[in-house]
Amino acid sequence: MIKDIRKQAIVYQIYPKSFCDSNNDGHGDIQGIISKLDYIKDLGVNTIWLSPIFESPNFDNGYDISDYQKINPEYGTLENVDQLINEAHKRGIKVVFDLVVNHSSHQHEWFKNSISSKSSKYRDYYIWRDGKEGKEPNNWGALFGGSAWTYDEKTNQYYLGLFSPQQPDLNWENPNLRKEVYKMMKWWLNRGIDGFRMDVISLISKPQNFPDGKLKKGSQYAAFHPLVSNGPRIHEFLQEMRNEVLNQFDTISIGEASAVTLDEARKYASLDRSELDMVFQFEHMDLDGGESFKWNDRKINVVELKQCLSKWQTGMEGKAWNTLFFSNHDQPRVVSRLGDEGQYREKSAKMLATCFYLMKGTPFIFQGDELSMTNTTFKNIDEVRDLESINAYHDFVENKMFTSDQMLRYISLKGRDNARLPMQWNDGIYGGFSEAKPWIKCNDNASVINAEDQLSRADSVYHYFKKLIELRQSKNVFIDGKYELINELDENVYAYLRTDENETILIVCNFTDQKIKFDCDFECSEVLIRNDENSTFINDSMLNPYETIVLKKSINY
Ligand code: TEU
Ligand code: CA
Repeated sequence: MIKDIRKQAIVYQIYPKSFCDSNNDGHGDIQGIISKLDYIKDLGVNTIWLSPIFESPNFDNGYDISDYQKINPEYGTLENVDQLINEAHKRGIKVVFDLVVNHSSHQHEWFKNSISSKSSKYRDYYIWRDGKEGKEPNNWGALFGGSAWTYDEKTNQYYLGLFSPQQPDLNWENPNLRKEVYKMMKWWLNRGIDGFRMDVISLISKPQNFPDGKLKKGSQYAAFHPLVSNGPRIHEFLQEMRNEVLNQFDTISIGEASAVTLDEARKYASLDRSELDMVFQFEHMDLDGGESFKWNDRKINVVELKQCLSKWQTGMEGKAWNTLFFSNHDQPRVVSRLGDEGQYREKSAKMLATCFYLMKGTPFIFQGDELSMTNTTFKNIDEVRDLESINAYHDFVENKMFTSDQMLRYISLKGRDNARLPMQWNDGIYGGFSEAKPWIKCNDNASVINAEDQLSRADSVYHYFKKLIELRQSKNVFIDGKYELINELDENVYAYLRTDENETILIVCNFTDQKIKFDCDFECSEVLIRNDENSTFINDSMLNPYETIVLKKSINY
């Protein structure tokens, strides 16, 4: 039987720029990662995914690549990468790289060539269109502000950049481009990496009529997502990639698929592995969004969260494979978003991990979540590094939609830089991340929340994560068992069952800072894990604030 890699994988996401700085220049680097492999291994994960470390002018922190086969010197060298692969493999850890091929950097040689003339061999590697009546070819807005089209005076055409003008979209209609991408992927796999996390892969096939979209409220631009996601040739392209590349190696492939529907996800991540192994869907991440995109102070409603995640759990059952994540380098910290940053920080972090990681799918841990790292407060826009937040700040403040104080508050609640603050290793200067001033500020709470402290305390979040991972890997029911939500409309408690032919497990999570009564018909034979030594739940159905408890059902013969 072929071992299904998806079922065993536990992935730890590293944001290299903020993980560990080995040479004290303020930027994280590959040697820094190597120095922490034992820490990662000890947590119990078996796969690491690195956000991009390739050559890049860094308009979007490496998600704008100017050479796919060169390493950004900030991170080190190709030799360092070989060493990283080697050291990781020695420890039984697989290495997954980020593949950013919906777009490149505008400084990629292909683009420089493409923009140079209409007859360039590389013209068609990108998406060029004539203007319409002296205006952009259509009304799509770029995700990071402005139009998605940029005018080039010399050749009198517009090119498409769905994210920003510094990230021109590659033209997947062109078979030569696709071949180049596959060649590059094989080059990395031959070098020893184990797979790819594919950036916005659901956007690579554009509808060739480039239709206008519905204008966003208060904007001259339309959102492109509904028109471009899961485009006409997407499944053809991914099947081609599967045959040409992924099947030639023992790989793991994870697609980032914003705006994916359940129907589409079943194709992308089908159990027959004809396309990708799994996809990130973002429905649960968008639950606190609104008309002004993410810029608001809405909290996620627990009933909506349950309904959303359960839809994906049951909808994928027997057909396709899920990912389990609630944070990454584009999201605020999960404990700040859904838990409690104050009194119950550690307890709520344990509860959230239990809730998400015991569902069906592959768990993804974002660096620092195992320490319950939190959001920060950005007091001034100068402290912000993220292109998205900076552009949004100026747009919304200039358009008088929000005051600058309001925008700073929203950026502190939802901005991507929250996840990108330096990893907190100890209570020393800059949280032990570096001895030099880091590229982005450190969280003030590094003296309290750090790995050294967490490792030293048996009751820490870190040690709880470790136990949780061990538990998950020790029972087939967590891997193959069915998921069933119970008490759907309870506004405080998220509880669900996992069941296989041998056993039934109940997972109960109190999402509030209150004592809550939670009645359910379940005769328990064993407590598998809990975050509260004083729990009385088994006797009186009472849950303490942010309590989580995982129970095995007794079997009556
Ligand atoms: O993100 C794609 C994406 O659409 C969202 O995650 C989006 O960037 C975010 O929600 C906006 O708040 C990927 C990468 O993860 C992200 O870091 C890059 O900026 C983006 O693609 C462009 O490459
Ligand atoms: Ca460095």
